[in-house]
Amino acid sequence: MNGLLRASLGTVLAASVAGSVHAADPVKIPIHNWSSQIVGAQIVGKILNQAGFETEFISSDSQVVYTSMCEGDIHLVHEVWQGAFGVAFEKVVSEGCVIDAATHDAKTREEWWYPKYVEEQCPGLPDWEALNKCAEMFATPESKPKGRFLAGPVDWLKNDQERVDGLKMDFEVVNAGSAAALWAELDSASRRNAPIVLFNWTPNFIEAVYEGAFIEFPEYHKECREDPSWGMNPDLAYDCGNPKDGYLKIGVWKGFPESHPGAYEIVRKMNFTNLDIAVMAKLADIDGMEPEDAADKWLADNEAKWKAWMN
Ligand code: TMO
Repeated sequence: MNGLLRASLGTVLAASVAGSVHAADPVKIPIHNWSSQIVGAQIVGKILNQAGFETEFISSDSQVVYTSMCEGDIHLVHEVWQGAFGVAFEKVVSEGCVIDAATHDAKTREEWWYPKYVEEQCPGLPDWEALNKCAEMFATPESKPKGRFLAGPVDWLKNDQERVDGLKMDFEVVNAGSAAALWAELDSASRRNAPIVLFNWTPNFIEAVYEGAFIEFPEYHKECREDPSWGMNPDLAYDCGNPKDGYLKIGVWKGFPESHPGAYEIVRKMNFTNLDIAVMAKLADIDGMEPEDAADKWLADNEAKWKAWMN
């Protein structure tokens, strides 16, 4: 064995010994396309950095990420919203390749939503049948004579069309290209007092800026999504709304507790409240901060909270 080879073998051995203390592989964290998640990913990353772990951020489709996590290409998803991702998440958990690692205190809702002034234009809101009677009022040139429901980017929720079909609504689902496009349309409609119904969620920064309400659909039941015979339409599933008290969870790859035991212990203790998530969104969307700066601000303001997760 020549000296050079021996030296490099030594380096590899040193690295793997160190790896048993602080895993050599970076913790792989996805970046999605809404603000609280983007800021929160930096927060999670910075906490793990403080504990000695390297991190790598990977832009990921928020549905496909569950397959990636199942395969170990992503290590953790720290904002699993029940409404949008519950079906994809619970599938990989039941397959055994993803661990349901923690449930945040935050309660979530993701649903069709309108700004308050629309109640004067369409009597009976927030009831979904009242909305449907006013469908034409929400028409755009592309949806006419049906109303337009402005949905989020396609990777958030795949079920708006199923909802419209299941409840036989006179609406056309039009997906926005980004969260920014949703807020731009809301802003423009609000300035003109124009009818609009769009996808929104809570906790979010929107509630600090606009008054509004979620549409009340038939109440969510798990069976509604799985069993066509359940609900008012005997032939189709999804004839109900999204959960009103939805969970926000953290999922990790099944190999993560072994590959990064110290990081796993920290991640299991992480726990964001509604206010935490809303503040993360606000720092980005109202204060205009860059994700890393927003993360530094949240960490500085919440030191006792996250330091307790590291013990
Ligand atoms: C997943 N989201 C919070 C955008 O609904």
